[in-house]
Amino acid sequence: MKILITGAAGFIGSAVYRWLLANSDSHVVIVDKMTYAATLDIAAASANPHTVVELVDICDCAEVARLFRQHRPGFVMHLAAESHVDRSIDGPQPFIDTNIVGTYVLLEAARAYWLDLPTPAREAFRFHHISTDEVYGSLGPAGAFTEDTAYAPNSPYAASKAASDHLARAWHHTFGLPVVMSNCSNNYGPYQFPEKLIPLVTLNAIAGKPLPVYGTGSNIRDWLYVDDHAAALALILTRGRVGERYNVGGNAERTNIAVVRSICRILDELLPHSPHRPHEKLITFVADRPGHDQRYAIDATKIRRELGWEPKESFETGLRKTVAWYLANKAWVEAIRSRYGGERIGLSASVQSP
Ligand code: NAD
Ligand code: TDX
Repeated sequence: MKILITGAAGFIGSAVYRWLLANSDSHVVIVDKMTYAATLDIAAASANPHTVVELVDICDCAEVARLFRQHRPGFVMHLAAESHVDRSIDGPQPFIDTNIVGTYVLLEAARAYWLDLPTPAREAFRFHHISTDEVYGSLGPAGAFTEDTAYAPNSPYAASKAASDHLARAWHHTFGLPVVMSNCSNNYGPYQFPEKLIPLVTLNAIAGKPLPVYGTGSNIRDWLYVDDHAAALALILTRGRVGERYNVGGNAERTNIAVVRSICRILDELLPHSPHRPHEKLITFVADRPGHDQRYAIDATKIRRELGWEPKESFETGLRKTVAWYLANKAWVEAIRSRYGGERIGLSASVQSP
């Protein structure tokens, strides 16, 4: 099958790409504009006979239409996005552009292409819109997000993803485009850009730098190893019911401070001669994120029941693998850290004109 994947040079998209190459005979069209967050080795991907790389901005209507005409995909997996909450606080504009306008452009191009397909191909076509649990807002101490939870996005990032979800839903409801959707909890694993909590803390701890914990560290996230997400996405794409959404989560709720302490303990063990041991002494409580959501938790009953999906990694095994990966991949880390050194983002009070 031929799958057009937007955002395939990013953290989750590249994991999906690797998963498809390893577990299927798919041909993949990588569509990515290579923002700061893109970390896939494009030269290596271009050399793969199962892969075509298109360095295209999904907001570019003419180029996106050309992609469909030229490559004639059977499936679309839409992961391209601006994905960092803190950056959306400092500068919401690219979130509005890519997450909302870009999704609209892609949906319209997909619709035009799909309408012209011959019947069997039109019936088999799927547009998979990939989203986040942050669209549901923040939970109190009990309960979990289900597919019926009302939307209540709190950050500019979450609001832009909520808007894109509504567009994907409407393009199915109004135009009949065969859309499937998924909303996932926090991912972690290899190749994650070190603006997100787990890689940021891991790399700072290795370098003996402070480990910034926002507020009291009591906020809770529900963590999922990225390869488990990739496997879930492949299932939803091929076996999910059209017009349905699936929540994906690892049933691994942890407070941020517990996550940071776990990383410190793993590093104490893997780096017995580090001058920074015990790494916990690097923990530094810093000003809280504005509008910081207290707790996310996913009820993944639907995808387990309908599609038989189960995560393979526990948080403990996945975190150990992840920390070991960052230790073993120094060249990748150095290249990425030269682009972003880990300074605090998301406290900017300045207003940017649209
Ligand atoms: P990422 O920031 O690592 O990667 C995003 C990719 O999209 C990058 O390669 C970037 O170059 C590309 N991109 C951005 N703007 C583009 C544009 N205008 N045109 C073409 N390409 C563009 O993000 P991620 O963490 O891999 O997240 C992927 C998707 O999954 C996003 O839609 C995100 O909202 C969603 N998601 C992420 C998480 C998580 O924990 N990271 C959890 C749930 C859902
Ligand atoms: O330095 C930090 N210190 C800290 O305490 C950073 C970067 C984060 N945090 C906290 C904020 C959150 O409570 O850790 C938690 C996780 O933060 P992020 O890694 O920035 O992720 P989050 O804001 O939860 O959003 C993520 O999960 C849902 C992804 O970035 C989104 O793309 C996804 O949709």
